Amino acid sequence: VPLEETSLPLFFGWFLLPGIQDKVRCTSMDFLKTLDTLEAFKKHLPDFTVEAEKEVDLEQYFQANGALHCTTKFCDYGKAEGAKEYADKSAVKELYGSAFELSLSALFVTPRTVGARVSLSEDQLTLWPADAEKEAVPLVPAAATLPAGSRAHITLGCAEGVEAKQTGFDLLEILALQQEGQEGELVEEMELGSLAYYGKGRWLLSLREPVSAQACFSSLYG
Ligand code: 2AM
Repeated sequence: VPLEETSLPLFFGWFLLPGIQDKVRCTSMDFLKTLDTLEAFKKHLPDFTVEAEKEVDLEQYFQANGALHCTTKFCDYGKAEGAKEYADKSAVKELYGSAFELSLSALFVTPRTVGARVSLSEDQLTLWPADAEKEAVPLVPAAATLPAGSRAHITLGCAEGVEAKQTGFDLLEILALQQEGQEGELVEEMELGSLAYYGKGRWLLSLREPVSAQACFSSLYG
């Protein structure tokens, strides 16, 4: 493999600092622990899993994977479309290694993934690739009309056999429904915020207090 191809990382993104990773993991665990005990969740269980189960232990159902981060650009060591252009962006070069405060505004759960929505600031959007939402259009057509940054998320866990990149598609699906005017069925006011159901096993918890997460903009070679 020529050096030129290996000099690009697997992906660029914001990597949460260790202390806040623990806090986010705990918040996510608490949420999952509560969600699967709710009557509303049990009622919609057939939408959540096709298996004829009566109960699901969500903490077991999702597998955590690696250090918590919010991917900006998946480069696949240069093989991904637009990887080189992204790495060459002046904002990427200037801000590489800098600290940021990410705002985690919601948690979401689907039969495939659990994640946190990241609401990007204007500054942070300078690091967001222009085609991030468009890339999702084959799977989520309405993503074409969602604002830049809509896909920004932190993957907190994936069901068996599901790839992490699915988390962003799951988030876009929920945001597309909201954009169409579907508020979701308000299920419960929880301590963390309000929980709404969007059908097909999709749950969104809008956090009362967004979680502010310190993160470093960097890359992973993996
Ligand atoms: P994620 O951002 O949803 O967690 C390494 O695989 C990282 O790159 C993961 O964090 C993963 O998903 C992200 N990733 C993998 N393939 C991707 C793709 N095609 N587009 C965007 N992100 C991808």
